[in-house]
Amino acid sequence: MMDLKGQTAVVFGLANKRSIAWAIAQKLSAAGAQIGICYQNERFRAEAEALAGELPDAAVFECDVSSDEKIDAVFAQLKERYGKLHTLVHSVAFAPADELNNDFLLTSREGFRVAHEISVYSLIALSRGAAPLMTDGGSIITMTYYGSQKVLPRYNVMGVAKAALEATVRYLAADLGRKNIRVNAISAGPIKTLAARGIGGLGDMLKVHAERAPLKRNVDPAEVGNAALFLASELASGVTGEVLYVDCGYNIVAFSSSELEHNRG
Ligand code: NAD
Ligand code: 0WE
Repeated sequence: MMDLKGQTAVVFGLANKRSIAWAIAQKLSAAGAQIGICYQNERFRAEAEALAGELPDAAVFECDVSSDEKIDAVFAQLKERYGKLHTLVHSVAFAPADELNNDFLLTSREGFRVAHEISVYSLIALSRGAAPLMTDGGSIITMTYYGSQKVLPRYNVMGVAKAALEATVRYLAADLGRKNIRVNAISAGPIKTLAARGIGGLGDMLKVHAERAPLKRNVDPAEVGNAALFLASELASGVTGEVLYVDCGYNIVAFSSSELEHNRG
């Protein structure tokens, strides 16, 4: 059932080997899917090409998702190369650094716009590009974070954007269901990637996560890849509009026993 032979999956948001997009691409490839890797710009080309070289018959495509023309161009290339698509992975987010360093109250009009354009609107635009190629039905998967539901320091406008992303998943699922295209999000626990590096206190967050989460550890990117493989496969044929937590159970806990003095020892 996890066999994706004869299927094509395109993955947006691969920056380097630590990218969640790479963990997903590896799992989809291992299940037999042919992989297209889309990278943002020139800066990421060499890395994308090197990683694509590790997968059988993977190809790379450049696409900055802030441009409608570049999105149109990449889907024209994907149509030419593959004819049809089965899975689209959206693993893209960006907010200007100032927005993640200042108080949320100081969120600028431009920072809000950019965060939502790159992190949310792009899912709509990419889905619109992919849907006509998903003639056998399909699976669209995006990446979200718990900061959409609960406040944490510095996630700021990205939390608001992830809330909008999760709502976007539901609206896209409603529109695309009639074409048997499913749309879901994976909410991953914190992982040390390029987008998480340089965030002050990430080390502390990983530590608290491992203490508080029921599984008492951090998330392995390969586990996110496995969840994406499930959502891409027929095993998830009845699942759409959903947010699937891959966070070692962190989101279900209010207090962990180790945090309460009464339960120590
Ligand atoms: P990453 O830096 O490896 O990936 C982010 C990607 O977004 C990069 O490849 C970057 O090139 C791409 N991107 C940014 N602006 C773009 C643009 N204009 N056009 C095209 N691509 C653009 O980091 P990651 O942690 O793998 O992030 C992937 C996704 O996972 C993001 O949506 C992020 O919010 C989400 N996520 C990350 C974590 C975490 O802790 N790392 C947890 C939950 C969810
Ligand atoms: O979604 C994310 C990170 C997204 C992100 C990261 C950056 C860093 C570099 C978006 N835009 C930028 N802009 C930059 O200039 N995560 C879930 C990882 C993450 O980011 C945080 C976190 C966690 C976890 C920011 C603050 C607090 C926690």
